[in-house]
Amino acid sequence: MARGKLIVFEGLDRSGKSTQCERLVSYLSGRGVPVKHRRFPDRTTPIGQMINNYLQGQSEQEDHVIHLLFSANRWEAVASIEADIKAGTTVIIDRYYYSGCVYSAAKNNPSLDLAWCRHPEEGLPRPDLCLFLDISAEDAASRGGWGEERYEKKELQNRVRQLFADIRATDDGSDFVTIDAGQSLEDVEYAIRHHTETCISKIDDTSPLRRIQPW
Ligand code: Z5A
Ligand code: MG
Repeated sequence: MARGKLIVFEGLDRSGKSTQCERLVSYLSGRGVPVKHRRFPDRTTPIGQMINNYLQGQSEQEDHVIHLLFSANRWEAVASIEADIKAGTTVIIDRYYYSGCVYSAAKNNPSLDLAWCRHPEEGLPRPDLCLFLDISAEDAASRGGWGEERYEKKELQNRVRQLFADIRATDDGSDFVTIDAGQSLEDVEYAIRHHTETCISKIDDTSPLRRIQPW
């Protein structure tokens, strides 16, 4: 049996990740592809609830501590993700370790640079494909403005966009396809389907699920 694929959505806030993630999941299910939808942070677990309280400004956390909680929230899902993929289910995730790295590094805390932030993510399952929905902070903000959560500020979003570009310039970038998220919903969806189908067809039964390697 062919293994499932690991496909991740990334991008700035309001880039359309959750909308497109849901559309891709229903498209693939409609074509008979076994598929599971996940998101990070997963706010349903005890660690996820701590993250939720922090994002909503109901609690404070030291910068390194919240960074490690986001990472732990991924690690607690690894066994389940791996079991699904082994059983032939494709897992589609709304945000992954790239968000983990860039939002923490965007805080400009000198002891929390991109390389430090990436260390706890080493060994996680490596995506077969990262669909990066690219949009400027200005265009994203015009989609109803930022909400009330902690990172929803234009200066931070600009730094996040630059840090995503820095990650794409490393070996991790070979997993990315960049899609212009400023297009219509339908055009973005069409590009996503195209890249997903290419990814699914190019991974054969013998390609193992990789792990995130040290830089
Ligand atoms: N974070 C972190 O720090 N560390 C980590 O490890 C992880 C995350 C995993 C919460 O994430 C915060 O956690 C986030 C990063 C940080 N911080 N910030 N800021 P979240 O994923 O829970 O955030 P969210 O609440 O789901 O929002 P979002 O992801 O920012 O939005 P989105 O999913 O990209 O967009 P959307 O909800 O699909 O669409 C937004 C609106 O735009 C909506 O009205 C759509 O109808 C509209 N839209 C979408 N596409 C289009 C197009 N093409 N044209 C016009 N309008 C569109
Ligand atoms: Mg979302």
